[in-house]
Amino acid sequence: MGAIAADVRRGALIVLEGLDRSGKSSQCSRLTSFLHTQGLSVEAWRFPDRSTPMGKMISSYLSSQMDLDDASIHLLFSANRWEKRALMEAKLRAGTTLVVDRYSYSGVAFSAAKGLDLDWCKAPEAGLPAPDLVLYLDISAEAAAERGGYGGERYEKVEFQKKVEQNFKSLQDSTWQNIDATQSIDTLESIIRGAALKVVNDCHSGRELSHMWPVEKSRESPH
Ligand code: FDM
Ligand code: MG
Repeated sequence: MGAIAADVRRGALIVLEGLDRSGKSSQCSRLTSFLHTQGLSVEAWRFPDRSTPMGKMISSYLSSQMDLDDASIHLLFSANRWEKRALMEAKLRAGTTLVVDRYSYSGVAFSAAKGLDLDWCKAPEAGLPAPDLVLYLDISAEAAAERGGYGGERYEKVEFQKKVEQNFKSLQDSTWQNIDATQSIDTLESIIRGAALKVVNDCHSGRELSHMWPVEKSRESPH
């Protein structure tokens, strides 16, 4: 074995995706607490990260205080991930598991729902660390809207979320696990715990960190 052991016991990049009101944020905090109780080094992250200067621009766009061209805001969401890339990779390689609320999949699904080309939307994400596991909290746009309404930000409208839902489905790859988000919070939590522990274990056992976009199994066919 080589002397460089930088990737030994690296942390896992676990992403939760889904429509607004699908339960992502609650499950992210429950999962983070659980992994912490297991003695693991773990941090909860979210995108957009509204704490940075770029994130503040995104936040004013989302609250409709500021308008931006569709392509331009798309690139800003992506840049908001790129500005965190070095830190994300450093944490993962140092053994910290990251539980992330939304990532590139939201980036593409929401922008493409405005009519931007899907492949064009994917392009700026290429090269970011790829999630080891994407937990997609699956709920229809209608059912999500019945859960006590939206907060009033841009995109929180049923017709728009329906398009987002279709885009999410077309982005599924081998790292995805679809979870029926209409199950009880506790059932969801236990399914998510199991999936997360498995992937953390895989990463500890040497699963390598890869980069966006993951190669789809269907494209690996020998034909
Ligand atoms: N969103 C989120 C995007 O349009 N692109 C992105 O890259 C990301 C990460 O921002 F409507 C959208 C999705 C959502 C809004 O997200 C704010 P939160 O999770 O509600 O803060
Ligand atoms: Mg929201």
